[in-house]
Amino acid sequence: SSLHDFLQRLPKCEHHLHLEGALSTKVLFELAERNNIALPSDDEAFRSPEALEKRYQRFTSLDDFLHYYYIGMSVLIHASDFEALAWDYFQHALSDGVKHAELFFDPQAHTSRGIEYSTVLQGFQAACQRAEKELGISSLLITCYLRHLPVPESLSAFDNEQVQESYKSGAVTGIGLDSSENGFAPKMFEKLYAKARKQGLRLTAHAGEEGPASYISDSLDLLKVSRIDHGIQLAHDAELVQRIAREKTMLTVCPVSNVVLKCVKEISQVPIRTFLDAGVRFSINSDDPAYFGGYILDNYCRVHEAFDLSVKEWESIVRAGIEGSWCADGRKEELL
Ligand code: ES4
Ligand code: ZN
Repeated sequence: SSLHDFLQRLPKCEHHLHLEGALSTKVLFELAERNNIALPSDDEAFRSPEALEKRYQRFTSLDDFLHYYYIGMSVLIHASDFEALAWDYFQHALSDGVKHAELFFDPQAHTSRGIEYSTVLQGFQAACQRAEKELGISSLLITCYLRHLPVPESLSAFDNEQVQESYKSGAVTGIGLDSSENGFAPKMFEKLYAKARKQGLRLTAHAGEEGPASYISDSLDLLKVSRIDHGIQLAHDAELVQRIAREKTMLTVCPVSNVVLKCVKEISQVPIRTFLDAGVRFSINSDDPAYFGGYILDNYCRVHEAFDLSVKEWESIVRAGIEGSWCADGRKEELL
């Protein structure tokens, strides 16, 4: 329809995409075979790509998803595996009308399996450079730290020589915080964020996905992040809604993810209307598209179906996304 075309053509920025979450079941099985990685034999979901796809349709929570997510990425071994994964994402990004992408990855999930950080980064960077040249899509990389692991491990991962080199060279722009949320409060990561801030890195954190609104305010106050990933629980705290609107903090909202992981019952319960009415800035993103069954344009379409937004509202959402991006001002002007 013309509306689908309109949404497709909007110059979209993606700010919340886990590269490991772009691993399709097809590629997962191919790489498992090629790299000789044994998949769990005691879980029927791993009998075939089709069976696994079906299992993905009945996640019960964030942690239920994360269980499959960490097994899935165990098939990624060589730089070429990481490059192919990111390249596959960029193909979808191109057809969905993405112009600029800020991409998360989880260094600790690879180094803990004996994969060097430089291998991961090399593969992702190769895909990003090719996407810029061949597809005209600009991108940035963001290292996320895993909140379910002991805090000292995040600090030593941050201090890793290869990781530090990637920050200093500008290969990686910022840090995020992801994985299981409840019980892993922002406060635990104050020291990590203070170090990153001192180095001039951009800062974001997952907060208020499953966890309470206080994790959002604590991420702002204690970690001093400039944006919030998810943030949907914000809607339960009217005062915090006003603050986020006033301070122009951008939320990177992932509507399909929120439904699939049972954070909300349906798309209409994602507080899009609350955010629009209060002047809260947000972008719409795909999170882990291969696991949740939808890339960014699916998220835009589902939001449109649920909220029947006007052309003006869509244009203001897209503009906020460009303005909230971490790319150079010159790139933002090209996109506006
Ligand atoms: C994630 Cl949806 C989500 N939440 C928290 N951590 C994550 N890592 C990958 N996807
Ligand atoms: Zn996420």
